[in-house]
Amino acid sequence: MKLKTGDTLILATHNQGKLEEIQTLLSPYGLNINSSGNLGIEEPEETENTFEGNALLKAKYTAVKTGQISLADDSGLVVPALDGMPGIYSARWAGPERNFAVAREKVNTLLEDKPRNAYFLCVLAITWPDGSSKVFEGQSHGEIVWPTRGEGGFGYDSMFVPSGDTRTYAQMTKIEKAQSSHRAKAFKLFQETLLDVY
Ligand code: ITT
Repeated sequence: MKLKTGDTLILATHNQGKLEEIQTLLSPYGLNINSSGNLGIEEPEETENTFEGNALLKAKYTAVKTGQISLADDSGLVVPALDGMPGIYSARWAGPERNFAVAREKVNTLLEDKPRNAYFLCVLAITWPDGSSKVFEGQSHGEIVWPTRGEGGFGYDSMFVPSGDTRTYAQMTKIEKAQSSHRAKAFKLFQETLLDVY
């Protein structure tokens, strides 16, 4: 069940920020990459109540629609002082317009003077056309800061400083973010299990 050079992999995402990060992580492996967004495949409703459940739901949906190996990412910002919110609702807090300025403001306002530790979590799910699947998880722990800093990244990046750094993820290049990010950690497990060169 390894992936090999020339295999087609469909990234089951409509999120441009995620897509670019995953494309960068996959770039050394000679895979033939496309995305559900690019193929005009609509997003399934995320009806599960865990990151893993929603990642599998998206990967399976896209594998059925395309008949190809599909990789999905379900991720979000978990804030313990907010009972784990926004968590699996991280995209939904930005509303149908996907306005992340609103979502970031909401996190900051609800936090008031509560502890600002938080973490990003990413579950990658891969599904083969026969329906078999695997999942990989990564976390990145750090702190919520306000006001936001930086123009790079996406989503909640500009309000999150990973442990051991002073910059938000939005103040880093993609390569720098990948040194500690939840997505890069999940990807490392994915790569060690499914790709031969690492
Ligand atoms: P797809 O389901 O189409 O992949 P989505 O944006 O709906 O896109 P999710 O349901 O997994 O994806 O929502 C995760 C949200 O969490 C995402 O929209 C971001 O706002 C946020 N998020 C995830 N990873 C992030 C990261 O590395 N940096 C900043 N925000 C992140």
